[in-house]
Amino acid sequence: SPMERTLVIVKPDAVQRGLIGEVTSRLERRGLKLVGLKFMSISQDLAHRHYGIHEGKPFFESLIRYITSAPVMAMVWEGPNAVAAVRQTMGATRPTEAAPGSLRHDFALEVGRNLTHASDTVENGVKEVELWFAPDELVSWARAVDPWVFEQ
Ligand code: IDP
Ligand code: MG
Repeated sequence: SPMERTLVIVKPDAVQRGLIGEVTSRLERRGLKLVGLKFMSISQDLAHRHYGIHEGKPFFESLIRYITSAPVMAMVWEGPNAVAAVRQTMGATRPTEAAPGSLRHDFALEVGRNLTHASDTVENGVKEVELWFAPDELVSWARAVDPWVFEQ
């Protein structure tokens, strides 16, 4: 399967609730490879650029307030089908529609406090990684276990 990269944001609610480890642990356990990581406060500009697609929607202003309300952990994860795999691990946008066992099912109740962001397409994964990380903040590395997780 094609190697992909996807942007994951541990949103302010998940950071406040001490769930950075839980999110990271689930992605590591899945076999995905971490290639970028930073703990940061988001500027209004970055928030608006990241969520530009939702501008004009009724929840846009509250979404910007939510994502800029406290620090986040931004991460880039790599692997075959990484985009779909990570979306599945997070679960559906609305926690009450998220599959049992997914992060949003297991830890969230409300769409406006749904813990994480993950890129929704391969194309958006590329764009979002570019928006959030400078090239020298990404680490390409050979992991000893790669051949036992990645078929190619
Ligand atoms: P996603 O995060 O699963 O990709 P999107 O539809 O892209 O979901 O929406 C981006 C974020 O905006 C969601 O994760 C959620 O935090 C927030 N959001 C989406 N829909 C609503 C809503 O109807 N009310 C409040 N917040 C929403
Ligand atoms: Mg989205």
